[in-house]
Amino acid sequence: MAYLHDADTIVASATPQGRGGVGVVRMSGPLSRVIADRLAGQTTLRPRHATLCVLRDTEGEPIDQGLLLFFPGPHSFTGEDTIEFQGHGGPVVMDAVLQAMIACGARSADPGEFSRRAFLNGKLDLSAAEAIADLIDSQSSRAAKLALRTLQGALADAVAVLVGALTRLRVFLEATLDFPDEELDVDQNTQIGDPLGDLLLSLDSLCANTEQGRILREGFTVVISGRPNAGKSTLLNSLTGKNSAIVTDIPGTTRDLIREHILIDGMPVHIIDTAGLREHADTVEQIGIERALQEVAQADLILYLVDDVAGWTEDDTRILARLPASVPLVKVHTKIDVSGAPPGVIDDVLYLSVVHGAGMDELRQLIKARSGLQHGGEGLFLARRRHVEALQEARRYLQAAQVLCEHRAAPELLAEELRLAHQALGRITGEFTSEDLLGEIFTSFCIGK
Ligand SMILES: Nc1nc2c(ncn2[C@@H]2O[C@H](COP(=O)(O)OP(=O)(O)OP(=O)(O)O)[C@@H](O)[C@H]2O)c(=O)[nH]1
Ligand SMILES: [Mg+2]
Repeated sequence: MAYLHDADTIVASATPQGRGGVGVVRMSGPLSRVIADRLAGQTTLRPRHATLCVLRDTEGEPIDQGLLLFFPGPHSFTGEDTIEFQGHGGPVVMDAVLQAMIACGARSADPGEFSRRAFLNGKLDLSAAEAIADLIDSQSSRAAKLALRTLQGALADAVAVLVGALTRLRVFLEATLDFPDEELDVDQNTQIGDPLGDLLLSLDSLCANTEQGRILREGFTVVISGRPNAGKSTLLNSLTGKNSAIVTDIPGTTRDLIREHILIDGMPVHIIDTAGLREHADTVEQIGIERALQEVAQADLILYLVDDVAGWTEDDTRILARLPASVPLVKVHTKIDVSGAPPGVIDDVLYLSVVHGAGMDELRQLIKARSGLQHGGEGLFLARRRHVEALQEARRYLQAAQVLCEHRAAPELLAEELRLAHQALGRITGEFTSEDLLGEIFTSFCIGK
C-alpha cells in the first residue's frame, strides 16, 4: 500500500484529558521530526531512544520538560515519522505542548486518524484496527483478552487462509478458461467442486466463530414478545432482579421498549420487554406495537410468551405469522403455578412460573444454548456484525458457484461468483474497502488513537 508522503502532520494527546503523572502527546507525519527539533532546540534525536529535553514554545519560553521519542517511518505505528513527547500530565501543560506543535505546522488529529494512517500505510489490517478500539473499550477482562486475539490476527489469519484457497481456485479456473469445454467437463467436479465444498465448510466454521465473537462483543439480544398480559414484564423483572417494568393485570400495560442488560454465565445478554401484540389497540399502544415489531426483527432470539392458563389461542397463531421467520423463536408458557403444568421443556415449549421460579434456570440455559456460545473459549476472538455479514455474503456467492458447478455452467459465470466472494472476504481485512466504511469505522475511535 502507498506510503503517504504528502500527508499533513497530525498531533493529539494520547493520554486522556485531566491530571496524570505523565501525559503523552503524539505527532505523526513528515514534519514531526523537524517540529520536535525546533521545540526541543536540538537535532540529536536517535531513533527509538528516549531523549530528555525541555520543550519551548515558538517564542523560546519553556513549556515542559520530558522525554522525546522518535520513530522514523515506516517502522512506527502509523508507518510515518512519529514523535512522542512524554511530559507532565496536566491539562494546561499538555495543551501548551499541543499548541506549540500546531504553531510549527502540525494540525489536530481527527478521531482515529493515527489508526487510519496505520491502516492506509499497511501497518494494520482493518480487523486489527477495529480490535484496538474494542480493546480500549473493553468492559471486562474477558472482552479485553478476546479483543487482543483479534488484534493479533485471529480473524485476519483465518480470512487469509480462506482467501488463499479461493485464490488458488480462481487461478485454476481462469487458466481453464483457455481450454476447450470438453476438457473442463472432465475435471469440473474434482478440480473445482471438491475444493469449493471444502472452502464452504471452512467458511461455515469461521462464520460460526465470528458470530460468537460478535455476540461476545455486542451481546446476545433477546426480545420478549407475546399477547398482552402474557407475563412479559414480569419475566423481564425476574431475569434482571429489578423492577424495571411496570406489571399490572391490565392488558396493554407496557408501551415503550424496556431494555436491560444481564450476564448469563459471563455472556452479555440484552433483554428487551415490548408492548403486548394485539389487533385493537389505542393510538399510544399501537405505536408501542410497531416499536415491538421493529425490535423483534433485530433480535437474535424471540421468547414468545403465552399465558398457560389461557393456553394457545388463534390470536397467537395470527401474531406468530406476523413475526419475522428469520429470527429464531422459542415458545414459553408462563403462570404454570396457576395452570398446574410441570416445569421444563416439552415438545419444544418451555413451561415456567415466575412466581415460583420453576423453569427459570432452564430458561437461562436455553438462552445460553441458543446463543451457540461454548465454554472454554478456545479459538474465540472478538468480532463485529459487519464481519459476520461479509462472511455470509461470501458464503452466498460460493453457494451460487457450487450450484453453477453442479449444472456445469460456463466457467466464466463461476469465475465471477468466486471474484465476488473474494471481494466480500477482502472487506473484513480492508483489502477491498470504501471511503464510507473507513469513515464509519475510524470516526468512532477516540482522538489520539
Ligand atoms: N401467577 C402468576 N402470575 C403471573 C406470572 N407472570 C405474570 N403474572 C401476572 O400476570 C399479569 C400480567 O403480567 P405482565 O408482566 O404485566 O404482563 P405483560 O405481558 O407484560 O403485559 P402487557 O405489558 O400488558 O403486554 C400480572 O398480574 C402478573 O402478576 C406467573 O408466572 N404466575
Ligand atoms: Mg408488560
